[in-house]
Amino acid sequence: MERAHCIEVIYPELEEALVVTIMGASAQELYNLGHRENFFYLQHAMGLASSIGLGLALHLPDERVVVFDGDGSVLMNLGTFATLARYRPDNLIHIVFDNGSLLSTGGFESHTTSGITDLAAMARGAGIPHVITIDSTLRFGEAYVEAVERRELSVIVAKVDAVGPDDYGMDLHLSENAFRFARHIRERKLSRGATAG
Ligand SMILES: Cc1ncc(C[n+]2csc(CCOP(=O)(O)OP(=O)(O)O)c2C)c(N)n1
Repeated sequence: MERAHCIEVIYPELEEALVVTIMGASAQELYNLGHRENFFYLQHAMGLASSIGLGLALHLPDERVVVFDGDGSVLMNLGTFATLARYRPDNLIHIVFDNGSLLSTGGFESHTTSGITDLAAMARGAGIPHVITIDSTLRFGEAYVEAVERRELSVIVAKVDAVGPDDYGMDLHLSENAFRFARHIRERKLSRGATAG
């Protein structure tokens, strides 16, 4: 199963969400499908996409927040599962694309490669209410829809091949992306308020 195909399957659904990705291959594969103002690609700060996602989810309870993470990134911030479980936002879906590799920086093996470390078990042990491991694209799409419908904090561990995009290059600097993302959130809030009023 390839991550790019998984992202493609749920891409239409992502219009409804705020999406935060890690840097590198995940960001590029989402960007290649077509950037939207509700996508934020967290460059540099490895491990912290889920922390940003948590802050957004707690602060914006009317939004669905989706995080694209990687095994290497999660392993750099393992406390994130416990923190997510403690605050338990029901509007957060944390997707970990587990390719057993630090793919974006040369493809070094991570601790999940030979089955030593089970990230789903760690998420469960941390207290995440809904955790599922997926290894087919079809099941990935189903698992995403199920997580949306459950309306509870979910971690989806997607076992994907260690392959990424052919080329890297995004015409969107981190600062510009951050300003536009924040503006987009404000506009969504305003339009919701207008609708409610
Ligand atoms: C603190 C820190 N250390 C190292 C890096 C360099 N780096 C960028 S992406 C990456 C690999 C990320 O691996 P993973 O989360 O598994 O995602 P993948 O690249 O496999 O999609 C590394 C080591 C960084 N940006 N920040």
